[in-house]
Amino acid sequence: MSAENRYPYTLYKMDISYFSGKLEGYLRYKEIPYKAVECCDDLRAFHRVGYKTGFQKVPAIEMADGKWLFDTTPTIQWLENQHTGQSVLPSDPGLRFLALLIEDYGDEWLWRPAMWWRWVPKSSRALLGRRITKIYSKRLAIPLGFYFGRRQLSEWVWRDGVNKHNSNAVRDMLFRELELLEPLLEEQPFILGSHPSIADFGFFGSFFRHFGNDPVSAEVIRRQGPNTYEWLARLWNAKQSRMAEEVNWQWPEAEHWRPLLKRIAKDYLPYLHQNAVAFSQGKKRFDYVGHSHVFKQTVTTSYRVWCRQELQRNFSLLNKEDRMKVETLFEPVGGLSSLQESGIIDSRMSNQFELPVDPQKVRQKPGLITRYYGQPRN
Ligand SMILES: N[C@@H](CCC(=O)N[C@@H](CS)C(=O)NCC(=O)O)C(=O)O
Repeated sequence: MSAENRYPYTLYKMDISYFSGKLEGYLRYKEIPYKAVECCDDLRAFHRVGYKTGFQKVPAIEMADGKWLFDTTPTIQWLENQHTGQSVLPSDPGLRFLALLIEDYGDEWLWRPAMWWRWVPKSSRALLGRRITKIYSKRLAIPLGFYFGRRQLSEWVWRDGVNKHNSNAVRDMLFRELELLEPLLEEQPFILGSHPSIADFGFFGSFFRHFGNDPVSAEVIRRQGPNTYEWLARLWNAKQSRMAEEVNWQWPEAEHWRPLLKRIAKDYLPYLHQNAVAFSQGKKRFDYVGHSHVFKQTVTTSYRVWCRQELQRNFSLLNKEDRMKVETLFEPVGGLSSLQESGIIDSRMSNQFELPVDPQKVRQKPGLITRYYGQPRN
């Protein structure tokens, strides 16, 4: 039997990457067999991802038929349709929407504090910079790592709306999440109840491969978030075949959910809205003003315009009753109006995320600068 037949999926990933952790956690839970390629040790493999999918980002999956999956959000949805068993999408439509909303919040809003904890503390920057630059040269990992760490710090923190006035507030975004996760995970094994859902995997990116891994934040979690630390191992080792058949999902209405719902209503959804407006005006940067934070001259991302469109699309699929249930949940914390403000703003990216991707039809291949300097965010 050839390797391709034994492994219908080849996962291109990095062991320190936010989104690789999210997808690998999902594959392990669903017991979907895959062969892993560690791109941190293999520059050619990393370039192959860019060449085949058009986006030089991990994770990505090469399938036995030569087609590719990339971007964790549509990838997991595509895999959910192929691999039955315990679904990570709750069957109740309202809860399913909430799970997808929490996934998106985890993916995108927690990226900024994850960047802060990885690149601001010097010891973390030195270690992670060195780990990543091994991809270019093992011999020069120390000087290249130093340069790379500085570059990440500038690109992802100081040049993305963080400054000396709000730096501590960005650092403390981690503590705000622990205020929810600690009481929640004391009571139940997973974020929405008895089984892992897409909301768990949304939180897993930042928590498993960044907060729970990077030297400074990992110690913070061990001390201040023991239930969260335990959940990281629980989710990494969860197997659907070992779970009870009966699923017990919890509607997120307990008191400890309130601050998170409020952050979604008053910080994250207004951020997605302001980012989309800036995109429609052709601005490369904009001043974000939300309830808890101000990020001056933060980078406009087309990808997050697409995220917002997806949330709007998923919300529009709900019937009146389910919509009401979701709206009622958010009403006391500011409502969901930011999700609809200014209507649908088109990212013009939707067709790029139609999976699976046929590499022969991918037109934009990453150029030399992208290959060696990095891909604009998505
Ligand atoms: N939205 C994408 C994001 C993927 C992503 O940002 N991957 C990062 C690692 S976590 C990456 O490959 N970065 C490489 C670079 O920026 O050059 C997903 O969900 O998969």
